[in-house]
Amino acid sequence: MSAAKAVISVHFGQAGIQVGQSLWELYAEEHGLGRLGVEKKKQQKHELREVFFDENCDGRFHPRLLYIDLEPSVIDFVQSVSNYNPTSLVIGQEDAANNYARGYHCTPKWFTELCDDGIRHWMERSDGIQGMMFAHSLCGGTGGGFASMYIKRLQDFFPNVMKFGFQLYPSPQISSTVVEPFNALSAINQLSDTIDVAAILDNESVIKINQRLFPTETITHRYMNAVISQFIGGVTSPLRFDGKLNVDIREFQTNLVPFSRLHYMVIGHAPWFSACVQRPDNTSIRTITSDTFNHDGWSVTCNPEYGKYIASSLNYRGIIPGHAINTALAGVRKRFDVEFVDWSPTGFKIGIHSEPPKIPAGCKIEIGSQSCTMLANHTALRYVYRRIAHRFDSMFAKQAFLHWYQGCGMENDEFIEAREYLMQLDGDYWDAQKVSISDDEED
Ligand SMILES: Nc1nc2c(ncn2[C@@H]2O[C@H](COP(=O)(O)OP(=O)(O)OP(=O)(O)O)[C@@H](O)[C@H]2O)c(=O)[nH]1
Ligand SMILES: [Mg+2]
Repeated sequence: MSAAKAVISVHFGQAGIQVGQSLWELYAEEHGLGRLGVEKKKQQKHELREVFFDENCDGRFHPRLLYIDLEPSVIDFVQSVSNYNPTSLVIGQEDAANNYARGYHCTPKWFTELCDDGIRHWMERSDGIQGMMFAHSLCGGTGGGFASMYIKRLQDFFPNVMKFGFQLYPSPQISSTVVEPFNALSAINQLSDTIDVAAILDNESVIKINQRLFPTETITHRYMNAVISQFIGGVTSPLRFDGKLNVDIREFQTNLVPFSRLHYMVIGHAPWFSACVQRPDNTSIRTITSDTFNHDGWSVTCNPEYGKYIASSLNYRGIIPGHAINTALAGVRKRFDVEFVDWSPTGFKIGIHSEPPKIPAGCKIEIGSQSCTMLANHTALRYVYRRIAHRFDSMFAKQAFLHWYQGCGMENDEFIEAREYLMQLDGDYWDAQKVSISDDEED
C-alpha cells in the first residue's frame, strides 16, 4: 500500500528509542490501533492515519519508523514487548560509549548502509514524503555523534525533504555523564545546517513536570518519556488529524523560522494532570491557554522573562469554539512575560482539531478533553546555549576528557568551530530581540 504525505520517524540511541516506545504507544492509542498494528477502531473521516502508519497487505498498520542504535540491548528489549516490523530495526554491536566522536567518525560502513536500507524501504512504500522526524538525545555517542553524521547524509540524499528534530539537550543541574556538553555542542553545530526545525527538550524540565504530577513517586525514564510523548504528540497532532485551521509540516517552518539559523523551538503544553494531585476546578480554554505560556510546563529549562517571542504556533485539540481561543489569547497578550519582538508583533499561529488528546493504557498521566500545545521561537533560548557553552568552556580550558575525542579522530578545531557557532547564535538572538531602542543596555 502506498501512503500519501508520509512522515518517516527515525529514533537514534537509547533515549530516542525509549521515547519512541512511549510515543508510538500514544500514536497507536490515538489512531485506534492495538498490538501489532491491528485495527481496534475504524479510521475516522478526519483522521490521517496514513501519515505516520503504513498499511500492509495483511490489513495491519505498521509504524513508519526506524529505531537505530549502535548496540543491541535497548532495541532487543523494546522488540521483546512490541514486536515491530524487523525492517524498522537497525542494530549494531557496540555502543559509542557516550563519545560523540566515536559515533560520528568510527561507525562501520555496514551499519550506515543498513540505515540506508531502512530509509529506502519506507521511501519505496510511500507515494510522497512530506518530512522526516528525528528523536534523539544529543548527549550520547549514538544520538549525538552517529545521528549528526547520518542526518547530514540524509540531507545530501534528500535535500528537499523537510527535517524536523526532537532533540534532548543537557540539563542545567543534572547529567548522566560529564562529557554531555562536549557531545551536545558538537551535535548542535553539525545539525545546524541540516535540521529545518528543532524542538528542544531537557530532562530536568521533564522531571520537574513529573515531580509535580507524581510527588511521591520515583521518576523513571518511563515517567519522563510519557511526558515527552505528550509534548511530541501535541506537536504532531495537526499532521495526524484534519481540522479547522490546520497546520502542515512546512507551515511550522514558514511561520516559526524567520532566519534559518534561529530554528530552535521550545514546546509548551497544558493541561498536565495526574491521579496523584487534585485536578484544578477551572480547566477552561482561558486557563489552558494561559498555562501553555507558563514556563514550568515547558520542554526545556528557559525563562521567558529574559527574552521575547519571535513567533509561536498553538495547536488546540478538542471541541473548542474559535472565539474562546481569541478571548483567551487577548488575555495572554496582556501578560508581562509574553512579549513579542517588535518587528513581528502579531505572533500567534492557531490550529484546531476536534480529536481530543488520549493516553495509552498503563500511562499514569491524566488528560482532559481539550489541550493546547505550543511551539515557540523565543529569544530566551540563548540562555540554553550559553549554559551549554559555559559548561563546555570550563572543561575545554583544562583540556579535560579531550583525549577520548582525539583518539577517535576528532580535532580540537571541530570543538572550536562548534563553540563559535553557539556564539553566533547568541548574537543572532540578541539581534532579533534588540530592535526596540530601549533595549540597548542589555548585557
Ligand atoms: N528522557 C529520557 N532520557 C534518556 C533516556 N535514556 C537515556 N536518556 C538520557 O540520554 C542521555 C544519554 O544518551 P543515550 O541516548 O543514552 O545515549 P546513546 O544515544 O544511546 O549513545 P551511546 O550509548 O553513547 O552510544 C543522558 O542524558 C540520559 O539521561 C530515556 O529513556 N528518556
Ligand atoms: Mg546507548
